[in-house]
Amino acid sequence: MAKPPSPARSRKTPAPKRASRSPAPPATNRERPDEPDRYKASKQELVDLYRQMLLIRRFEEKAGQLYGLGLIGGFCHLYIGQEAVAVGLQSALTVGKDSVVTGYRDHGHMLAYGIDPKVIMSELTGRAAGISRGKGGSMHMFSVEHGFYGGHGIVGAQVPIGAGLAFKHKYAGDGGVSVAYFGDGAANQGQVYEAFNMAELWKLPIIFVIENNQYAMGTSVNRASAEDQLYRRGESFRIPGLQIDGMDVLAVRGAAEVAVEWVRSGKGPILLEMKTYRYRGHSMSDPAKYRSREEVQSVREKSDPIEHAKRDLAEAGVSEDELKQIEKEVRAQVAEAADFAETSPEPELSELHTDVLVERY
Ligand SMILES: Cc1ncc(C[n+]2csc(CCOP(=O)(O)OP(=O)(O)O)c2C)c(N)n1
Ligand SMILES: [Mg+2]
Repeated sequence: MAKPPSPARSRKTPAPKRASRSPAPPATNRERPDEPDRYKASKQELVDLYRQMLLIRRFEEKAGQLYGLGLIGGFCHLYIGQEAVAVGLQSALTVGKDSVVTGYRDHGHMLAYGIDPKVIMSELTGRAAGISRGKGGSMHMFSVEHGFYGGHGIVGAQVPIGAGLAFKHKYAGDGGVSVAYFGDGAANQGQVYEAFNMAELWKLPIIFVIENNQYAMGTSVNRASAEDQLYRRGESFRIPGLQIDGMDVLAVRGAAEVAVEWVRSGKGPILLEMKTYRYRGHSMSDPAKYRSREEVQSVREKSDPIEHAKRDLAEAGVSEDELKQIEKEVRAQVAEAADFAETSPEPELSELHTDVLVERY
């Protein structure tokens, strides 16, 4: 039997002769984005960021309850633990000018974009008043009016769509930017890298945001990723990357400032890896046997984004009473959304076949 070549021999094998084409320009003098600082929020800004994160937390808790009661059907992926990412980033965008696209864990991003909790909750319960008329459910929500383009169930599929949205902004010259969120699991999808290539080649105004919540369903990022420092994933496309504490809303906002400035000024895409964590199962039907309760508890105790913001608020002089008042108002807002979503009518039977095809372009 022929012996396979030893590694030493194969290393000595001469490299194949290259065709005589002019070499590509060397990758020198690449400008790098500034290292972001924590955002210096005014007291009011901090209160607003806190309120938005709390709204997402309480909304998602309520969605979990309604799911348990059988009022929400199909899949339902909660954003609990990751609130600082969507809130910090989207607070730096302009609704109606910029575009956002994400995967199936989308309720938080919609709330952070100022979309009415009533229409989101009604979509979850399949009611006609829902944002997709009750026919999309948790994973398929859109609001073109807000520049929110979903809500996608196919892992990674939103990334090329985000590049398309960025192309549209560049083509129209409207000054808008696109933000495409995806997970640590999605970061191993081939189509992500096709989108990276085109985005850098065409200098598209897009912020790629990897929400690294440590798990893709039940697989940890270290088990599934050869390069688990995900902010480096754009390097071979010359896309600069930054790794950010995604449990600190001011760190996220600080990174958003740098990223928005970078892409709006025509420098092409940027990649942000947000280190974050989800407290609940992958979806409502996940028993989460791949990690210990202690692990989850320890993140809750040490790194919770809402508790983090509370400490900042205390430093800024916001009193316990003010925080209690915000909590009360947010709970009332969520209760109102849930009542509305439970009592408003389902779509008419005649709606069964509408909105399937777009008839005119
Ligand atoms: C193309 C494709 N493959 C597999 C799935 C099944 N699936 C749904 S979510 C998921 C894990 C994705 O994890 P990650 O990107 O880290 O996002 P997270 O759920 O943590 O937000 C998988 C494999 C799918 N929906 N689409
Ligand atoms: Mg993940």
